[in-house]
Amino acid sequence: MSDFITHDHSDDGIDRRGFLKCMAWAGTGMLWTIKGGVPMSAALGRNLLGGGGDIAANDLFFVQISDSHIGFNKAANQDVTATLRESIDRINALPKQPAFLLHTGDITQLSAPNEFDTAQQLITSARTTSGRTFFVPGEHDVIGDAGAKYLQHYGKGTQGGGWYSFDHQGVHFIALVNVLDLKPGGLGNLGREQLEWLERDVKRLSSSTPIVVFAHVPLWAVYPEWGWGTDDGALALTYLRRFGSVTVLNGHIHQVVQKIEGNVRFHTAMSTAFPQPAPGTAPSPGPLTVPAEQLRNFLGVTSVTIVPKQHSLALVDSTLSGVAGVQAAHAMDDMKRGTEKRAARVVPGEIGIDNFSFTPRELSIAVGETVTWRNHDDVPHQIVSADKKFTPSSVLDTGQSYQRTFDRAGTFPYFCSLHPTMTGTVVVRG
Ligand SMILES: [Cu+2]
Repeated sequence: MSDFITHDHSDDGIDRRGFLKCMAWAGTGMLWTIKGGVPMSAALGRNLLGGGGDIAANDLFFVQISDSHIGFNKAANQDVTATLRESIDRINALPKQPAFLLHTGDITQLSAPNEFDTAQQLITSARTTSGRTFFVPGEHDVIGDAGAKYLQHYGKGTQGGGWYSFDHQGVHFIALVNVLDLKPGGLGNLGREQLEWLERDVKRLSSSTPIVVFAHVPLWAVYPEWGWGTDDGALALTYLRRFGSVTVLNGHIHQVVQKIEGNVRFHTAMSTAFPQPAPGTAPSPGPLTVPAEQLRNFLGVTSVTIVPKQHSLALVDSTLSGVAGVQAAHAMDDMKRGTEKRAARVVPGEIGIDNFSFTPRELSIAVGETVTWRNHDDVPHQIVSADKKFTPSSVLDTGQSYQRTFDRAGTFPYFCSLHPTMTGTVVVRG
């Protein structure tokens, strides 16, 4: 994690403690300015979203929301609809109306039609000067149908799997889709068709055009061990290298992490639904249950102000509670103690899904025997044959199982379509 630049207040290196402290700072509001390629930061004395701020009339101001997971109802947050509504209330109470919203995916939990409808109803209640929200899908929005339902809602005017670009006040916005066609063991993926489109899309632009890229999974390697990165993200960034100001906004990891590399600034947003552990601080990623009174310290939105002519840009992360970060950091320490690795439940002939892994990783059976996969995690998983030798399971929610009888000898690798770093093998003896 040593290459995560958050800001320069920390003299303790970026160990886990420092990292948490930085996250905490981000929660209270952090103003960044980029002038002549040199990022400068200053902590805000107040929460910009709650207390107003200095946004000039000609600045481009918009708000990023992410990971609303409508339909999620486990311990980490039993009312994600309420916290999305609160987030939108906060946006509607801003001293200046944003031009539009960006939603960086995982709008829904299971791609269910009613989840899309609920999300849409709430999000259209956000007041913006353009009346628009621009979306990209998360892996939860494309479950089971390669994004067909997502595209019904949000696909108008997009290319391929839903990618597109638009211009606003001299800034070029690029919406990328990196949650389709995930490969076993892999990370987020853009694919060749989209990369070629991207190369063409930016060709006509002058290098002084400010660029904002947004996608669900981080485009850079935040923590590949948990699948927090994009396989071909680096390739996408080569097309953007010549631009003086590039901002990359992502979601997926449900916490604020920033990095600056040359002229590219990376930033992930909080979720409006539930937090996730900091990279490497828990056995696995996934919804993190914090004390109820702390939850709103971990949920929030990101406001972005761009002064195009000056290449000056401010990102401010605001929690729903508006609470200062020290408390958030302490809560993180507290709940970390509560995330001991759960023992995997081993049942003969069964493959248990615990802590984002399959147990046993390799199961050996005789021809004609039946295998049962059972999900003990509080997030959904889906079993998919790596070489398409058997039909995928439906999405397995907590406690649900999938059975399959193997009539032929052979080796059958499989993975989870939602978390492709989860892999396993069934060996069928002849
Ligand atoms: Cu999974």
